[in-house]
Parts: sequence; C-alpha cells; structure tokens
Amino acid sequence: MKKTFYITTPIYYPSGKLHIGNSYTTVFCDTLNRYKKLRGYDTYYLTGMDEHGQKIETVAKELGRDPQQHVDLIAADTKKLWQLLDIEYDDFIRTTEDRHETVVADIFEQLLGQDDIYLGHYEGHYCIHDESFFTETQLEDGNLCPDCGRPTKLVKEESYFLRLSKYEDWLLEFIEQNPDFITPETRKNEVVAFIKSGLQDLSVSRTSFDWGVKVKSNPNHVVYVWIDALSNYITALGYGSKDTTLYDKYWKGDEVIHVVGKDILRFHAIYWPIMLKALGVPVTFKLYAHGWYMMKDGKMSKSKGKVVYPDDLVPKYGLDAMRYFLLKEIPYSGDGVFTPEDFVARINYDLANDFGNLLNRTINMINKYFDSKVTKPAKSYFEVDQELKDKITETIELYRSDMDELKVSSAILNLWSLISRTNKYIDETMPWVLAKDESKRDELNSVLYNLVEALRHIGVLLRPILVDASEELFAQLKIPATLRTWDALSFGLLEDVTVTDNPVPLFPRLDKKQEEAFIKDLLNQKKQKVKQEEAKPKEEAFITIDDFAKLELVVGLIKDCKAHPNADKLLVSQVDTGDRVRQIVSGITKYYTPDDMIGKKVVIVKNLKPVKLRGELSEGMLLAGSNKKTLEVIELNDLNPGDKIS
Ligand code: ME8
Repeated sequence: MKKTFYITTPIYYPSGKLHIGNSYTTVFCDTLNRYKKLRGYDTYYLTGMDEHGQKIETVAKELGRDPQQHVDLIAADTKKLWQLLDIEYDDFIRTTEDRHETVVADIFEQLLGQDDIYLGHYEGHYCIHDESFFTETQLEDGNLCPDCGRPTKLVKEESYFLRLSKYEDWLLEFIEQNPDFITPETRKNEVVAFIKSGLQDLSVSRTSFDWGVKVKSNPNHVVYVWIDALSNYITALGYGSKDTTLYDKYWKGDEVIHVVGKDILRFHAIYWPIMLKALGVPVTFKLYAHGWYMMKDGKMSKSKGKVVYPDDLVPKYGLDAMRYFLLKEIPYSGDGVFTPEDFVARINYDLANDFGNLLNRTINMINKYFDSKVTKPAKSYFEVDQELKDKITETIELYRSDMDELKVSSAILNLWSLISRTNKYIDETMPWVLAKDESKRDELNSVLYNLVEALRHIGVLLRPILVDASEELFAQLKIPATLRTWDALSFGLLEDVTVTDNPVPLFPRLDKKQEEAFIKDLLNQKKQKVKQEEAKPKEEAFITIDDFAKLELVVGLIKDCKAHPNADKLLVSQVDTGDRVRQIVSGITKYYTPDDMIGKKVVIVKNLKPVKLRGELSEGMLLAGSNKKTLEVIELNDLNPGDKIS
C-alpha cells in the first residue's frame, strides 16, 4: 500500500488580495506535495480561507459589503490566484461552509461538556487585525499590539475559556518526546520558552459581534476565530461527520505536515495540539514555521503600498519564474527579500543562463552534429564522465533528504550546483573540438548522450518546482514518459533518443534595465495610489446628486422566497420590479424567514451588477437598516412594483 502524505497551508484571511507572502506558503506546500507524489505517496493537499471574525466583518463593512458577499468574492479571487500559480490542491475549505461550521460547534460543545472549556469573564486588550488578546504588560507604548503595532481595544465581556494551563506539562513532555514536532529548531525553542513562562487559559468566545460560529448551548457567544480556524485541518477531512474516510486515511496516516508562517507559530504549536489532546484526537502532525518575504525597506504592508502581487508578475515573466523566485529566496530558517533586481537576476542568471541555456546548447549541438539523434554509448571515454555521474547520484541524495526535511531552497541550491557541474562538463569535453575530428564521432556522441542523461535527471528533480519548464524539457528532448519518474533516476536508462529539431529557449534573457524599471514602476504605482488616497481631502467623501442618480431604486414585490440551497445565512427571493421578476440573494436569515418575506414591498437597487452568491444569481440588492442588535427591511406598502424611489 502507498504511504500517505497530508499537507496543509494556513487558511487565509479574506481581508484583501493575497500577495507573494501568502503565495509563498501555498507554492511551497504545492512543491512538497508534488515531490511526495513523485515519490509515489498517496497525497492530500488542503488549503482554504479563514472567513469568520471581527476583522472580516469590519473589512466587509468598510467596503459596503455583506460579510458573506465579501468572503465569496475574495475566495473566488484566491482560487483564481492558485490556478494562476498551478497549485494542485485537493480541497479548498472555507470556514463559512456548513461542513465546517457544524463540526466546530460540536467540538466546542464537547470541550464544554468535559469541562475543558468553562464560562468566565474576560478583560483584556484585543487586536482585531491579529485576532489576538494581549495582557497590559505585553502591549507596546501603552496600547499598541506587540505583533503589528496597531492600537488594541480594551474588551470586557463574558467569555468561555479553554483550559490551556491543564495541558502545560503534557505539551512540554510531548515536545520533548517528539523532537521534530516543531521545526526549525529555533522556532521550537521559542515555543518551549513561551510554555515554560506559564500558559494562561485562553478566551475562546466573543459576544461583541456575531460573524462566526455560534456556541450551540449559548448563542450569544461566537466561537473564537482561532478555535474555528484551526479545526479546519480535520473538519476538511470529515472529522465529526458521517463520512470519516479521509480523516481515517490521512490524519491517522503516515505523514501530516502543517506549514505556517512564523507569526502564527504559537497558535499551531500550543493551542492546536492542546485542542486535539482534549478532543481525544491523535496529534499526528509536524509543524514547520517558515520566515517571511520582506521588502528592502522592511515588512510588506498593503496599507503602505509596499506589496508585491503574483498576478502582476506571472503574466509577464511566467509561472516558473515566480515559483522559482519564491521557493529559492526564503531559506529554511530565515526571511527572504523581494527586490526587482534580484527577481530579474534569478531569471537571467539561474533560469536563462545556467539552466535554459544548458538545454538549448545541448539540443543545438545534437542537431548540428548528429541530425537530432544520439545513441547510448557502449563505454565511457572521459574521466570526467564519472565525475558527472557521481555528481548526479550525490545530488539526488541531497535533494531527497532536503525535500524530506522541507528544505526546499536548499534542494534548489544543490540542484543548481548539478546544473553548473553539467555546464562545466561541456567546457571540459569541448564537443566543438571533438566535432572537427571524424575519428572522434563516438566520443562526441557519448558527451551529448551524457548531457541528455544529466538533463533528464535535472528534469525529474525539477518537476515539483518548475512545473512548465520540466515538461518542456522532456518534450524537447523527447524523453519517454516512463523515464520522467523518480524510479527512473538512474544513469544510462535512456536508450537512443531523437531530440526536437526546433528547440525554443525556455527562459529568454531579459533586458535587465528595462525589466527592473518595469517592476520598480509597478511597486511605485502601488505606493503612489496609497499616497493619493491619503491625500484626498475629506470633502471627496461626499457624493453629488449625479452620483446618487446613478442608483436605480424601485419598489419590488417579493413573490416568492426560499432558503439558499448552499448557504444557511442567505435567502433567495423572486422579486417583481415592474419590468420583470428578478432573483435577489440577501443575508437576512437571522431576522426573517422565507415566509416573512413573501408579499413584502421592498426597496430594490435595480442596476447593481449581477453576481453569483454561493452559486445563486443575484440581480440586485434589497435595502435594510441595521445596527448591532437587529436588522429591518425597508417597506413601502402603498406603492406598486416598479415605482421609482429618489
Ligand atoms: O494568519 N511572507 O491568515 P493570514 C511570508 N487566518 N508569509 C507571509 C507573509 C510574508 N510577507 N505575510 C503573511 C492567518 N504570510 C490565519 C491563519 S490557520 C488555521 C489561520 C503568511 O492570511 C502568514 O505567515 O494573515 C501565514 O502563514 C499566512 O500567510 C496566512 O496569513
């Protein structure tokens, strides 16, 4: 039976567009997942979105969106981004899905029932951005969040607590007995020091907002977003549902890896194992916390416009250039920096010069000297042949151990060392000199064969990293499918081969100055945009009567209304707006049943661009007033469908 491998990214907050930092985690996991597939594992790759919490509710409000509508839009954009980066995930979980919400509510009840969660009062400082509580002593400059520097809010409310303190000794012992539970070592040390400083029980519910999973036995409370979010790693596998096949297979399987950024280490290394232990779920995972992508002048920051988006770069420079840069520049236990100069240099030096050119030169020589065909030589002619073969064997070993230890950037460095060695082999054997001597045809053929074999091995090892270029390499060299596999990593398996007579360079060299300027300009534009926004006088917040006139507001009669088939917060109404009956989706189930809605004459924004909300078309919007406690649909009972409102 195949060994199993389950890998997860963090689930991303849909607070905005995802940048190269978040994309790094996803590409990194995709690479490891492809590697394990190459090694013959039965793999499962999970990613998704963390859609609840005060931060998302606030962001949606600022954008004038209903939270569900907002998270639907960002989830759709995120899926597009993963498509662009060719991420082969098996599941994309969203915490607003029923399959997740029901299990989270059950998990909470179980922990409550067994007294691992208890009701108390919380008073503390909350950072909405990080969805984290801090004590007074942890704050900076009186009131600022120690993680992100934003002002915190003093929160005083009834709250449920998770008994972290009860599991402190167990967790320390667990970490000691499983030395590779948290990697790299430095991160493990941070966690151990934190636990040893004493774990306080964790506030795990909120009452001041309601965009989240309600506590079943006390719906005034919403489950703390991190308890909700962490559970995704098992709810996605069907834990707590009727069908636990995936959970049994992958969670209890051979390897489970959570990859996270260093900023969310504590949640994964402390809260999550304690939750699992309390639930009686085996703690099977290993945690890897990676460093961050920085800009030259510090942290990436959307609000300051210091940010790079993959969808600005991939269409111009290609998928593999982006993947290569991301994977290479963050070392195993440190941060990486994005600069336009480095990005262009990686493409020009590593991809175009070293790798692409090696393939292109090899094929051109085979075409020129042997009419596209090389044959397997009967023997070795040069001493350096053995050196090349040894280097290949050594690289496979290093690559294997690096990838098994999640050291992707190191695997890339070792692979490029083999590429350099192969280039050097051309300089040493000088095929152009051999070509001048008719009696050296066999030697020349053997050199070119060895180059193709080296490239074939490089191609196999590149498959998880450069997903298009490795395919292209195999296609240009016309390597049979059976020799593109991990098991075929053995020098000399290739018999005669006829390469393409029309090689296309994989990575054309870029004009350094021009492209650096292009990327710099891109980055500057983002900063400019933020500056312009900030500089806008307050008056510009007004709209003119002409702006208002753009809204087509009419009376609509609700002829029919049903619950949304895939979202328990949404209603789907059929509304007569005078001209025709249109379908409108609204997030009002908390306040109205379908029956309440039928027959109401309401205010409709008729010319709102139609969108699909969880698969249902919504052609307009229904207006309502709301505050924290309630929501009321606006009704105009003495008017008729289609009557204008101004
Ligand atoms: O933390 N470089 O979501 P998130 C590298 N929803 N990685 C970066 C980065 C950068 N510049 N910026 C962010 C959350 N990241 C929670 C996770 S999991 C149960 C819940 C990484 O969208 C960050 O370290 O804020 C984290 O691993 C991931 O992006 C998601 O961040």
